[in-house]
Amino acid sequence: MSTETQLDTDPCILTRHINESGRKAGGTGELSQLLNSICTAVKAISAAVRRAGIANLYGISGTENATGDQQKKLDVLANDLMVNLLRSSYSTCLMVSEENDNVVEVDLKKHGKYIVTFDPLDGSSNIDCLVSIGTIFGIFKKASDGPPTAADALQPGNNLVAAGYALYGSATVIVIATELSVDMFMLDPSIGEFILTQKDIKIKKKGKYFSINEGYTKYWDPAIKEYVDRKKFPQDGGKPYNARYIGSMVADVHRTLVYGGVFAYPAHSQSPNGKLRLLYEAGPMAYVLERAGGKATTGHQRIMDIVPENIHQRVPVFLGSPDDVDEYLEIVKKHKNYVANEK
Ligand code: AMP
Ligand code: P6P
Repeated sequence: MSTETQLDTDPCILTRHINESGRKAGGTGELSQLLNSICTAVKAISAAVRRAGIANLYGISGTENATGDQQKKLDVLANDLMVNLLRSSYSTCLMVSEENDNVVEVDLKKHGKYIVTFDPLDGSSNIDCLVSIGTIFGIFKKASDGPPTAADALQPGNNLVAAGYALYGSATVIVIATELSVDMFMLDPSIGEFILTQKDIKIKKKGKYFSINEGYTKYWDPAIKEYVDRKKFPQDGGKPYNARYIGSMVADVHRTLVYGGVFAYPAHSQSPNGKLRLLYEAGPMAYVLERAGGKATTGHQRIMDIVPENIHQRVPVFLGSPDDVDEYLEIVKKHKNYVANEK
């Protein structure tokens, strides 16, 4: 086999894939235009992330975001890139960003039919130590008549038209899920294009990894405690699961999608609703996982069924391979019965 790098003279670049999918779906091109704008923003964010150490972009910006997190300089830069490139896509009429207290409005003359929710740079507390970080997005259609308001963004994941994420890791990867498929693209910096590397991704039915922050063990409820114990001390005496936790949702979810297993950020006594936000973290990731044959639950309901009460609502998250998620749900049901019988 030749060892030289083969140069593909007919590469499936992302723009081509998006346009072909749009044609296949019978679209007018507006969603394709929106997806291509998101990809352009991701390329710009990727370039900034990779130059951050040199361009003095590490460190905090001195401001806080909607949920009180210290904003990093890269958080603000990534958010500005997403907002500006989406505004100029003429395909969105409202945005929800982790970095903005309120919804981000779009000038009437630039209105399109979609609402985009996003976390422009998730995991940013890991930036300065070079741990992988990411961008997460979800796309809804505006359902109501009249001018867009925050209420138009309060839609359940079942209404998502598309969702995905970018991972700024050893390579820059973008995963896009639509009604058609879940597809993965890698950025080739030498040509500045995303190249299709995996089509129609499906998650393993059952994995060998569990991903959870065990630092919170003392705060966990009995069901999650029992689940983690079972992974460490399998009841059938078999090999324990491997523990993996990066502390950057996009990296932990991407590994779960690619290798199988589960990622969990459950509710606990210090965070009764968990930490992850429904509209621009849990919901879009739930959509990707379900389109790839996985499951995503709070432990008590499907994440995609939840109608948000506010744009920054937090929900507990337990997602991944279907058989692994089902095992957790069985344990939750057992503990619910315990509690019911104790009353
Ligand atoms: P549009 O007319 O471009 O707003 O698209 C109308 C509908 O067609 C969208 O809401 C999607 O359900 C589907 N669609 C359009 N473009 C694409 C695409 N690139 N990939 C997958 N589905 C698409
Ligand atoms: P903890 C990053 O700050 C983040 O929002 C997610 O990317 C990640 O999954 C989670 O928080 C990690 O939180 O409490 O385990 O440090």
